[in-house]
Amino acid sequence: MRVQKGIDLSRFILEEERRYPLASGTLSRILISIENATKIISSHIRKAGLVDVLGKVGRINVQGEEVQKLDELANNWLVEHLASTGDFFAVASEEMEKAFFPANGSDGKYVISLDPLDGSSNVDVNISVGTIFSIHKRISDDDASFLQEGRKQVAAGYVIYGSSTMLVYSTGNGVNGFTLDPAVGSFILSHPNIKLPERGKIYAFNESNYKRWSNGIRRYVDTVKEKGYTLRYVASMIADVHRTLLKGGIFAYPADNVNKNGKIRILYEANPLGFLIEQAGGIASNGNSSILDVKPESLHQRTPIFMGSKADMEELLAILKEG
Ligand code: FBP
Repeated sequence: MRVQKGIDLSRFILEEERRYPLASGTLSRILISIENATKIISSHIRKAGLVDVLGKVGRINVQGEEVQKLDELANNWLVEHLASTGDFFAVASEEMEKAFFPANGSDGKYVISLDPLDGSSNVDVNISVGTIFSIHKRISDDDASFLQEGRKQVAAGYVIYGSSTMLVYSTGNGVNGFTLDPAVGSFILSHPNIKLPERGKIYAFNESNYKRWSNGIRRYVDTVKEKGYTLRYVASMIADVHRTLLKGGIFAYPADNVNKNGKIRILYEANPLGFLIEQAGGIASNGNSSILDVKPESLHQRTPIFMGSKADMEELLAILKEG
């Protein structure tokens, strides 16, 4: 499909749909409902210091984390918008212990996994945060439809609320980025066909965990420091992965002797971002295999994660293999 910069997201989605004569339009409707819900989230984040959306709600979520007001608001806006389409059999979210089955979704063909506001601990200090989504086909009458490999995603993406608001997604035909033009209220194609650089010069690891890492991880970080790589770590996975997609290098959250399975969740963080990285020519791995070939066992399962430029990842995986 010839992609011309400046096209708006809704039109891009409909043109992509035309490539599939048998398409029912459901996936397009879903992507447009995500577009609409994230515009609301974006407008509230942009004026966060002026309206009562900062701070905590005084509740701990299923992750054991303090829930931010914006976590809850973002979750509610997304679930409301998505449920209203009638296209979803079920919705899973970082903010909800169990999956939610919308009353009007019994014939829904898809399930969606969400991280409504990734990096939310950064929202009070005005650092980039974002919404992550992962869509799978429904394969059951229960939440087993969520426990499918990442490679079976029909679409995945994120919206980053940073210096501008951008929506980046893929339906398996490459990765495209759209920037929200607040003047017209539309996402406009600004980054067509994103390709990761073969190699980068940046590593994004929380190095304060260095002493807790395995020898292999330490050796890799020592190696890239020797080679003059720069450390950039925002502690908002979405911001670190967005930069990696555009500039190359590696983002990682390894397992360590405290977080034995790592910190990042498979369903609504590792799988959707890993899907984009692989679609853009990079590699996403749990250290042993492609993250997209891992079959999740539970909704909030955590995993070690390494993703980025092909040459950098091959180097890291070779060092990890040596142990
Ligand atoms: P949530 O904010 O969605 O819970 O995500 C977890 C997260 O904030 C990631 O975005 C980020 O990469 C990581 O945790 C940072 O963890 P740490 O502060 O331990 O480095």
